[in-house]
Amino acid sequence: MTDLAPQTRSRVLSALRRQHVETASWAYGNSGTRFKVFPQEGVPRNPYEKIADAATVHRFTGVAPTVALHIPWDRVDDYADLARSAADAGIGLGAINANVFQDNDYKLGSVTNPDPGVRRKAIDHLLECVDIMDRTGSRDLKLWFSDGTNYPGQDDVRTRQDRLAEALRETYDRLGENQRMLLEYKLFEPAFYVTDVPDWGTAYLHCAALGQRARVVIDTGHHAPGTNIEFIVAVLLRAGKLGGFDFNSRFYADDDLMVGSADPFQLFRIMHEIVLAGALGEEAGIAFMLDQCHNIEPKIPAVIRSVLNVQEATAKALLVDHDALRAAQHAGDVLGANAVLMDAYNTDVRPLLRELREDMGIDPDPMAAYARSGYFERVRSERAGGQAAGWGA
Ligand code: RM4
Ligand code: MN
Repeated sequence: MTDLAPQTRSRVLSALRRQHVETASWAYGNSGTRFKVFPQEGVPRNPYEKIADAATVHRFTGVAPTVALHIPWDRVDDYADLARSAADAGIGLGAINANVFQDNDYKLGSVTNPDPGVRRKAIDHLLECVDIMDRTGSRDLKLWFSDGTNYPGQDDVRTRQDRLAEALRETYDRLGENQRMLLEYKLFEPAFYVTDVPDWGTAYLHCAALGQRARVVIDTGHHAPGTNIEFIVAVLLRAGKLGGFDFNSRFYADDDLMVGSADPFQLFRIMHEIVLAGALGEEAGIAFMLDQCHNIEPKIPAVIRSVLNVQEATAKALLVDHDALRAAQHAGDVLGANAVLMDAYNTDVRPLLRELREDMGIDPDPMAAYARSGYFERVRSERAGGQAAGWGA
């Protein structure tokens, strides 16, 4: 990387130094596919231990300073105390993820359920999540609804949209001035015929109706194969409605594999749209979160690898020569414009990232440093016995 112009080098390094990737508490617990979750040793038994793992990821990567929580999986008696323990460990608490998809009551939907009593219960949970945000100091409430129907005629599509809009409105009105609502979409599963929030268009319509502080979140695993996700990124950025990402990789459906493992080029194209729009910094309000499960691979190294994958894609995106790109585009130089992008993508940014980490005072090789640290051996013995955290616990 010696051939980088000094200004480029310092611009890229300073953007990377400020990068913020949020990890997910549930990635540290036992989770996996619908068919089998393979338990692992050393897995956290409570939210405090998940926070310790997230802080470890931050210690070795330097760019993962917050962890998202999932309620009820991370329910505790004293959220202010949880926030203090996170701060003591060197990280903060991030988005609060609501969960209205695991109770028996939600068989026919949560906020779109035909039964007003079930709808009330679901909305009360969303409001409870905002109460928790007040105590954790979290900015974002992240909502994903498993609501939908399996059979044509099962319920009225428009009425379900009305119920959804009402629930979102009540929740949105409860948000504090500095709090936001991030609405996620997913094309199918668990509902197979109608999904109430299946795509970014539906999520956008609801967010637009709600107001400034409602934005769409893109889970990269929630699209049909071949979907041009970076196009969605560009469109939502233009509308000021992109709230963030749930990063992960997919080969087939919502696989929740490590981000950047299935298609690193797609991740680069996404980050290119972000950089082009000047939306990498905190002030743009885009939350870069991971939403993954590590069923067969060791969890903490998998999260570290994922953070590094986001960082590598970002570094490459920061290397795109925007002037050259624009010049080629304006000249109608199809191959030239494409070459500008590919030059950046094909750059080996690993030496630059090692340099960045040395500057930040951390080990240039986070994977090796973690393996050497003895953290896993320590938690494996400390956490023997007790109930390991999982999807339902
Ligand atoms: C959903 C969705 C949510 C995540 C849960 C665990 O599919 O992606 O973001 O919180 O899974
Ligand atoms: Mn998600």
